[in-house]
Amino acid sequence: MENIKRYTVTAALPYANGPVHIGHLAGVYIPADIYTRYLRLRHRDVIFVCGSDEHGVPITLKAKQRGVSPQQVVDEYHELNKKAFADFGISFDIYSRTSNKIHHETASEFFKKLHSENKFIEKTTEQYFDVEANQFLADRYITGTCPHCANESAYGDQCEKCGSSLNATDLINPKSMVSGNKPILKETTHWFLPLDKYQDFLEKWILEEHKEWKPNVYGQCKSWLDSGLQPRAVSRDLDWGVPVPIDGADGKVLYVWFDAPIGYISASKELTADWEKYWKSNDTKLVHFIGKDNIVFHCIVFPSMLKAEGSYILPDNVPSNEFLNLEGDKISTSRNWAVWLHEYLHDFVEKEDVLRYVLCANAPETKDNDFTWSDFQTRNNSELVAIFGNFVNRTMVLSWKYYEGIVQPMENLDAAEQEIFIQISKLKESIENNIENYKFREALKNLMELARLGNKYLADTEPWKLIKTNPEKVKTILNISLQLSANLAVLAEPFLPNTSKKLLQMLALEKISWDNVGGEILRAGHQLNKSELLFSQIEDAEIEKQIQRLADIKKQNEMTQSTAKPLKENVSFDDFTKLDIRVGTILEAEKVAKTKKLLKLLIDTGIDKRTVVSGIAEYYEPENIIGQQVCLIANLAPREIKGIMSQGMILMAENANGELIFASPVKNVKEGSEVK
Ligand code: B3M
Ligand code: ZN
Repeated sequence: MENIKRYTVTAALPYANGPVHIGHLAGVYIPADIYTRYLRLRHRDVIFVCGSDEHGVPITLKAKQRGVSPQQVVDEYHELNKKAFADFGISFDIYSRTSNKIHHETASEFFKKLHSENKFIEKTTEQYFDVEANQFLADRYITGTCPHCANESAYGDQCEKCGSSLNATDLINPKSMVSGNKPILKETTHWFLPLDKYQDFLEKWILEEHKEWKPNVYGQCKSWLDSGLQPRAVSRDLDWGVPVPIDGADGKVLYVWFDAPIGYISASKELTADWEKYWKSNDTKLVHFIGKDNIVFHCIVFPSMLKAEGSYILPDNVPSNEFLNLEGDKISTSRNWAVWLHEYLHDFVEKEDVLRYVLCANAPETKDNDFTWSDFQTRNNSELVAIFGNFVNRTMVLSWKYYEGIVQPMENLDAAEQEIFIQISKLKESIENNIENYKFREALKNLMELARLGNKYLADTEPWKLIKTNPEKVKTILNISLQLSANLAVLAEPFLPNTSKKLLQMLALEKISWDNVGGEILRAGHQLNKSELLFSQIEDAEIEKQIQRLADIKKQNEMTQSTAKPLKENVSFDDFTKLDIRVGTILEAEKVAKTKKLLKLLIDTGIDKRTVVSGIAEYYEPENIIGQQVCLIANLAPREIKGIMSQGMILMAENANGELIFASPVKNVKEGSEVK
């Protein structure tokens, strides 16, 4: 893309059904904010839009759990999250919400245009319906037993235990979460976007023209495209959302993933009357920052919608991060396993930049990563305090001590000193390249290299000693150190905005342009302000408190999980004898490609050798279970899982942490022996 005149930067709209946590910041909002702040410093024309995603089942489920209206839920979390982002300096130009009138209008217009141009197909399908509640059930409103792994609390769209994606009708013993009753199937008509018609366009646009996208993004797109796109419903039977804006569509709303990305456009409209140039002009670069679970919607579905509509530009890039874990465990709202932003600020007052720093330094840019409190402490104490803060502090203190805060002239630079200025320019260029290529960790490293350079310069020249023997030289040394500090202040702005501001204030500088970086920013004779510490040590006790908090949560979770589940209904002896359970031995085991949880096993049953797919890959390495004896339900009807015919199911015991353990005979038994 050449001749870019302006930028539209979007950050995924978080659901307003819960508070935001460090995973959100690390995955989406910090990178997006660094990128945007950088563009602004370079005087590029940019808008940065975000807002609350206030529709969809996540919201209505939360409202139901709490016994309040969906509107109450979104009102509460919209305010909370808006404030949390502002507190952390995420510099949105607008933080809108999808329950706004302007959004309802924009999304409706979008739908109507596609509808009137026959871009949708209408299909009638059978969906689960709760007779007592008199409503169709969204996939997330149905639970039942997973046909693949027998997990009894699988959802209508997905089994969280074995990771299979499901259709609600795949569930065994489906149950409505609204009434608890068994739902019936009932016909309903919906509008579908025929993604298959966009397959060729997407293949060319992504696979050929966007090879530069991050490998995780490109890879996911490729795998969706390789398996062939299908029409996707863009409406739902639900009473919360943007009503389908055509006659005869009572009780139907736009699917949340249809309306939410249009929210970027509505927010831009709300921000500026001039919004069209940010969305419809070929010299605008559109960039979506998202988390990896949103890739398909931003790279495949939304671009197909935009293409169908016809007047919009497509994203130039969709930088997406992987997930951040917390102390080795997946962040989970329902298990309260997270560091919530508003709670962090309560415990670590005025340490917003510390969290920004740690989350960027350790961002899950190419793989899932772990946040630990001890790493947080180390990065604060040994990097921010010991390198960045220490350098600036020594420079300021000495400048006051020797010269009452007045910048002295710089003269007769030696080679090493000239090299410092060359390095500033090089690091600046490297930060630019890294940010423009979405490599924020590297860019932050470059920034810290500059602070290291300053520290080393002071350590090498020792002005506190030299003041006695060569006071003239000390003037130059402190001048250079102050220039380094001023350059640091500007370059740090995208990453550490509060620190940058504080440092500029100490240096008595107005906001300086990025273009001034590299050279002499402070003139001789300039009066500095008093110095303060930029960062402060984090003590062990503060960290222990956080670790203890997490340990308490873990204990609580284990307690709630370890209560045994209630008994199921009785079954007759005859029913029991219908099951043919046999002892078998695992002969071969291998991972099922592109799944995390599934192993393909070859089992000697004494009768035959057969293939069984089992959701145990997270607990057992294939090579360690060869020879393991298992109990197998041998007459379970065969089922296809990920393209493999699975002939039976092995019995596993589940412990309190959800780990699966073989339920096997305690002594070796001949294959084919009956279990009764
Ligand atoms: N609210 C999903 C999420 O929070 C969704 C993003 C919408 S972006 C248009 O993961
Ligand atoms: Zn399952």
